[in-house]
Amino acid sequence: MKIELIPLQIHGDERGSLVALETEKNIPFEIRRVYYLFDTKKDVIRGYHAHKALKQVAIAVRGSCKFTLDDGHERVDVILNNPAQGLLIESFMWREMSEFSDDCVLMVLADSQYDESDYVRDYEQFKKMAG
Ligand code: T46
Repeated sequence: MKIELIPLQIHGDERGSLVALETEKNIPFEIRRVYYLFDTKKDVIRGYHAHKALKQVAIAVRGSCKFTLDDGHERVDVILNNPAQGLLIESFMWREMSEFSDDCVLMVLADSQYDESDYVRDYEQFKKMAG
């Protein structure tokens, strides 16, 4: 399975660092929604679903966490711990997020608004749909 990590340019100077996220420039879709996860409790695993159509980019803007991506054939773990790196999550990828550091802020950019009907929450159904 191909994992795409998008390098995000840091504009840094003596004052600190800044990263800009722009539709079609470094984010490969039109950004329609942004949300972020924080204060995630130790030993919690989030996700456990896939999306039928949604594409997203996840960035650990602070701290670290583990993303497990599963295309129905293979599972790959990716550690996100760099605010200058975005993980592209294509549609039809099962995802689980775990091992959140206490300070983790995980920001996610999405190509559409929240829609519960886009979620596949049953792993067996996901495997069937993924072929
Ligand atoms: C994903 C991973 C990476 C909303 O009301 N609006 C939203 O935009 C989102 C994302 C969630 N919610 C509500 C729905 C639930 O009542 O927030 C609550 C927690 O959502 P959920 O249990 O889906 O959270 P995660 O961390 O399991 O999954 C989230 C995203 O939902 C999902 O699309 O890919 O983060």
